[in-house]
Amino acid sequence: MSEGRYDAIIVGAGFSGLYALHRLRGLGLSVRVLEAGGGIGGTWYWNRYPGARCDIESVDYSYSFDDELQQEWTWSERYPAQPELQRYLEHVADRFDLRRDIQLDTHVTQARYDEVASRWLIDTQDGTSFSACYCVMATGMLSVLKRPDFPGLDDFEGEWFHTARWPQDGADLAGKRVGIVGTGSTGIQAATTIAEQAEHLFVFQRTPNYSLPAQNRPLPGEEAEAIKSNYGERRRQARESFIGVPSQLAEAAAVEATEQERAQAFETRWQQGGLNLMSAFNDLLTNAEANEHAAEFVRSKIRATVKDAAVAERLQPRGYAIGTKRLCVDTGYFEIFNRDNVSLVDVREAPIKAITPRGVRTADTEYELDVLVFATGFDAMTGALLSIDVRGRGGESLRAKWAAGQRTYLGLATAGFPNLFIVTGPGSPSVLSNMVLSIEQHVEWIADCVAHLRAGGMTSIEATQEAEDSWVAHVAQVADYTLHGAANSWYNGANIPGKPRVYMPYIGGVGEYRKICDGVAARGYEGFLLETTRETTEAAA
Ligand code: FAD
Ligand code: N01
Repeated sequence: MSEGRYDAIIVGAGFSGLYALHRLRGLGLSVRVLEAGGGIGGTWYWNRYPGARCDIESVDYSYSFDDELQQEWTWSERYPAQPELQRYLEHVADRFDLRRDIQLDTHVTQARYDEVASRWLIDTQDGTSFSACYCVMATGMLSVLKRPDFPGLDDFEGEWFHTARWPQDGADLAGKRVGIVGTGSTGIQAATTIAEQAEHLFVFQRTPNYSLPAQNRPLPGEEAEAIKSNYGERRRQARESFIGVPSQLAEAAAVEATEQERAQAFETRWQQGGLNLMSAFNDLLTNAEANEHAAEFVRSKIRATVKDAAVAERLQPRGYAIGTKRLCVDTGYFEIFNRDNVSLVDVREAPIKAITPRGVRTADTEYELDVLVFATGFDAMTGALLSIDVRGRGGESLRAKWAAGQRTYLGLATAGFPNLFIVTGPGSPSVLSNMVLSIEQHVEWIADCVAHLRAGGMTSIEATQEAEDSWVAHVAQVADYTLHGAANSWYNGANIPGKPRVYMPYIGGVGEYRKICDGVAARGYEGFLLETTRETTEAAA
């Protein structure tokens, strides 16, 4: 069954796919968005678990491409919850009349490049096919979940949910014995809210996490107005920054500061809330001693919060540098362990052996539960791309090409796969940044590139092998310069058994990265092959 020919197919209708549709349609292209879910919104459509909210401030974690949009939308809180983020994306879809080109409940299974026609052929699970000059993978970096594979799960007599597939109409946890497995960003947010709903909550923790207080609060009208009156400048600062928010990285090094200066700087950033703590000094991610000062500061806060000293001890992260696993941001997480209806279960000490019909059996106890929540994370960054059978020149498989680790040029493209664009792909700042800002930067780069190709009558663009090799080496070199290189995290695939251990995001900072991408384009798409039907030109360095 063929559904039609388009100039561009976009896979995914989250922040990336929606904006890509708007930009490419604005170039006069015929575009179709294919989305597996039953609604738009991506992350914010799927992740409806109790307590889900963003941890980049709403005024920054939002589109900047249209001034009217950013002036007319008013956020209720500093860090809004999932329903508000979802409403925002619905509003964007309506405001820019996006829905007519989005096809929901459409799961892409294969994408093949036809070299003769210079077109992508795209197949879906229901047997329909599409073809397009350009294929934009807006499939998300955290969209393929890590399924729980505990023995006995099928026999569990209660209900169980993965947080990233939370029922659309919610789950009633009142009066129930609930167990949650996982204490990453999701588990920490969910546990904090579930503690208020459940009769009893068991938190199954394998690795304690560093978590910082959001200091969330309503966003008063006058504060929102003040931000809007100077929005352009705020966005400019964010674009030039390291992680894509206007906060400034301090110029001082923690190792050169006195104990008192360090304590004061950490306390100030702690009170500011969110991820600010890591900007208190300029060496926290590059110097182990400096990092330990920040880590110990957070541990001291946990000790001061949790009344039971033995529980506080188990909650304190040790053995890895703060910030090298994704930092968590919470609203009263450590406080829940002072409640009578919350128990911490250390599954590093006594691992989960099986799920039984009645609950969870660890090495030393069986916990009886009515509901089990898995906050076990994602096959991050490569999971969604590799769940599609992508075939480039000569039928080359992306899965085979990336078997030993992902390889991209700028995180935007990969050699051998012409006219395939990846939004916030591995090799770009992506998950290390305010992702909406990084998404806008990528989508705008892609749209400008497509406009350039069409203006020049060129049929395809493809990263060269040399450019890709040198970018892959650069991404690894920058990671090795930081403490990230040595850590185990989903950033380097350590959470998925058998996944190659390669550090995936680019940690050079969004400001520097933007300059690199802009330079590549300004030099005629340096490192790419641009092809017309008659000739092939390699963009000169
Ligand atoms: P997604 O929102 O993941 O959308 C991808 C879409 O592609 C999905 O709808 C998916 O169904 C679809 N798709 C995938 N494969 C296929 C296929 N084969 N066929 C058809 N459709 C497919 N980032 C931040 O910067 N700040 C935050 O505070 C923040 N909070 C987060 C909270 C949670 C709970 C999670 C999980 C992530 C968070 N992130 C945050 C990261 C977040 O993923 C991004 O900010 C952003 O929403 C990603 O948008 P996207 O469109 O690129 O991907
Ligand atoms: O997933 P994770 P997440 N037995 O991989 C545990 C974004 N996000 O969904 O560390 C026992 O971080 C695992 O334990 P361990 C953000 O980028 C943002 O929480 O492997 N435990 C870990 O504790 C984030 O980083 C927000 O020992 C098992 C947890 O499950 C990313 O999404 C909110 C286990 C998984 O943590 C992913 O976060 C939510 C097992 N077999 C998400 N398997 C914001 O607020 C796994 N675990 C911005």
